[in-house]
Amino acid sequence: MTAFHQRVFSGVQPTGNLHLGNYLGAIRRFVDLQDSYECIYCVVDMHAITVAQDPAELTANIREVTAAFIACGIDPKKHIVFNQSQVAEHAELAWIFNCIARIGWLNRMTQFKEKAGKDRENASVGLYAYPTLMAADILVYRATHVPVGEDQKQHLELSRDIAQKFNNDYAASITRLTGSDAFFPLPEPLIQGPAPRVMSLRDGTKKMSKSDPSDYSRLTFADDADAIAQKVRKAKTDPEPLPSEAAGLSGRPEAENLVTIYAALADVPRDAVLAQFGGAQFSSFKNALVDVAVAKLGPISAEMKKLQADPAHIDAVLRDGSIRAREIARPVMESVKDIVGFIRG
Ligand code: AQP
Repeated sequence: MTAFHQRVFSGVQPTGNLHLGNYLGAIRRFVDLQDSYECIYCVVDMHAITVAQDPAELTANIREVTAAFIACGIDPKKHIVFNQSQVAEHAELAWIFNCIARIGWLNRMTQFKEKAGKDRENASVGLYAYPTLMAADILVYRATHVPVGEDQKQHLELSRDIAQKFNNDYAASITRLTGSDAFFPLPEPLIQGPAPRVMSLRDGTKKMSKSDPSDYSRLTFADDADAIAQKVRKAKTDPEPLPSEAAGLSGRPEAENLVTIYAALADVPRDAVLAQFGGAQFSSFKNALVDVAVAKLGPISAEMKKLQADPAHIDAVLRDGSIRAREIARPVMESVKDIVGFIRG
């Protein structure tokens, strides 16, 4: 079996309202993985335009996500930070994967169903093909590990199916040209972590999301201490006091969500939170949650503001990252063309 160089790839869409779910489910994991892997972190701007975007806002949002990466602790010198559209190989490989993936596979994707809603006929072709571009994002670097929130699990499985089918369909060509039995690794999702699925503050059964019409459903990096306090105090709860053991959270999605958020932000096990606050009313627990959220998110927001005040610096980081990303992507794409049988100049 072919051994692949261990490499992490992941991305975040620059679609505004970067929130606590993006931080706890993804970006904080990105930071932790830097010590053990070579990491490539991408602002996936081509994914963003699968739904309509205002061009000036898109530009600002690309810089916002880049600033968040850096402010959270990603080191763009040791690792790679860039925006997807600067590396054309993503789109090139995505086309090949459009010809590998089956329509039946894409029809099963729940994110498309949710985002297209009832007006499916009017959704963009890009929104439908989103997962094949995501597979290309990962595999153009032959990345082996992909940290994502739980909502992306199905897309990751599709990426594995695409890698496997490419390896099978072109097995003879791969062996002839590379001497190996597989060209693409089957990328492993890394979904562990204290909060792989952060839920809306207004409804504990819905995930916290950028596109929720209520700003009270999420904590964002743009929130100051007052906004955080207001949103946490308004967060939906139930009339019971907090339980002292995890079993007592079952059937109480809002309580479970707030406890999970607290534990993740304070970096303590959930059981320790329940041992501390068991029997307490939500009002006092919410005060403690505001304190920990402000302490954690405040310095990140401040650093993001500083970085965003110098867009030329952010653009230079992205340019440098794109050049280095391209150095990895180009030879992979050239091999793919050879494997498929294209003639290269
Ligand atoms: N609620 C969440 N809990 C944990 N992780 C989450 N992620 C998103 N929401 C949560 C993770 O954040 C990473 C970047 O997400 P994205 O920007 O690429 O796409 P998304 O999942 O579409 O983000 P949203 O906020 O949910 O946007 P909308 O409202 O458009 O659907 C991913 O790793 C994702 O898992």
